[in-house]
Amino acid sequence: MLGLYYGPGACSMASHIVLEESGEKYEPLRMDLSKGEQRSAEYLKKNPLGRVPLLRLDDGEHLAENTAILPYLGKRFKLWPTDPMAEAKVLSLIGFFATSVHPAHAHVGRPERYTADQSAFPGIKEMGLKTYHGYLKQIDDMLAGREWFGDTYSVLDPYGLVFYVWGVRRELLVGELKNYTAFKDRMVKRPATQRVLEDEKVKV
Ligand SMILES: N[C@@H](CCC(=O)N[C@@H](CS)C(=O)NCC(=O)O)C(=O)O
Repeated sequence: MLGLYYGPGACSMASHIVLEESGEKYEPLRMDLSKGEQRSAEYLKKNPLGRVPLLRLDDGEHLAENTAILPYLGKRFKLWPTDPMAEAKVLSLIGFFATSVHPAHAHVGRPERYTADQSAFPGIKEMGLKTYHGYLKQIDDMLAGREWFGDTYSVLDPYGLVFYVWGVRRELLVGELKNYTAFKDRMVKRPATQRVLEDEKVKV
């Protein structure tokens, strides 16, 4: 059976929703990131990166990083395209989310990762928020005339929802992003999303 180490409201919410969508039995393994459980010796043995999500595979091995976990789950649960070009497009967007959008947000929440100079934190946070907001606007453009990020519902969609949720948390005017907001409304109508939002106590 699969197991998912996740933190409420964290990027692990994407894999959490995918697992709920799958209908397969899995073990939800909740972590309290605010207490630093991700840095405990026991957890670091499983994931030396000290982050969530972490997927425990059927044979007990562990898989880290959204860029690996989401394709793995997508292929297992048929939430992944079979056409090579469509697959390349999904990978392109997963790369954008993981390497541009997510790190922009980390500048807001974790400025200590980017400088040892505490007096520089406000500037890093401010620029991070501006950059993050710019990415949300780009995502809004990508969703114009589309129901989902790909041709059909896929693992990209729960991942895309995470960044909308974080925009709400940072009090950005995400409601002005019409396509992204309509997408969010479609996502929250899905029972699997509702169960995860309820479990993680996430407001969107
Ligand atoms: N590149 C990783 C980033 C994972 C990551 O930063 N996870 C955050 C939650 S969104 C985390 O575990 N934070 C805890 C910490 O940094 O101590 C991925 O995409 O899986």
